[in-house]
Amino acid sequence: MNYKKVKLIAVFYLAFALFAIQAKSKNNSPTSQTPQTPNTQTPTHSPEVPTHHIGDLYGGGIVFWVDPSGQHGLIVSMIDLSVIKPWSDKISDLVGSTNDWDGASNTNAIYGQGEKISSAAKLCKEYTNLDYGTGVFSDWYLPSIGELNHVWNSFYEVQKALSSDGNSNTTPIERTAYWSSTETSASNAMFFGFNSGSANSGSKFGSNYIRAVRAF
Ligand SMILES: [Ca+2]
Repeated sequence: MNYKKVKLIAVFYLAFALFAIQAKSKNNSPTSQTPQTPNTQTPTHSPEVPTHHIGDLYGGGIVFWVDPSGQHGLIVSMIDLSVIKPWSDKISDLVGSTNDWDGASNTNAIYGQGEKISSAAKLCKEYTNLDYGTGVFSDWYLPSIGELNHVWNSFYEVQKALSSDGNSNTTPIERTAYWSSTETSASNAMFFGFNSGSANSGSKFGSNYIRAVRAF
């Protein structure tokens, strides 16, 4: 064996040894990881939950208030249920419907008076809306004074929605007084003046406009 051949073999062994050491250190490296199987699962998304906005045509009327979640709120009817109606034909009793915000419980209290022949609350309670394209509902009630105040706060959106829905049978709120279900005494109840943007108290025998609301 000549010197050149010996050198070649030595170089070869040396290269092999270096390669073996390098391969071993790579396998032991703490950063080496078992290849991950690609995640083929479809990412799970929570189902899309619709949110509602003031002015939306929804639930048989117009949304005039929504809670922070956008899932719940209040709807005002597309029409006036009456343009000339007393709060009640019986004014000798204090019904106890004095809640400023809960028109539904006020309405139930008034409706629960067996002797009543006629009342604004009864008119709303027994109302079923026509189908205006967003469903038919029969859970309407006479709004509390606080709820009517919310209608006033959303006056722009409500009036715009009612007058630009392409239906001449659905009418904007008139600039006049509307009865609330909030009672102030045996003989008086609250109404909201959409001509002045203010709440007032008046005789239950007085005739005012009536528009119903419902909650979702
Ligand atoms: Ca209309």
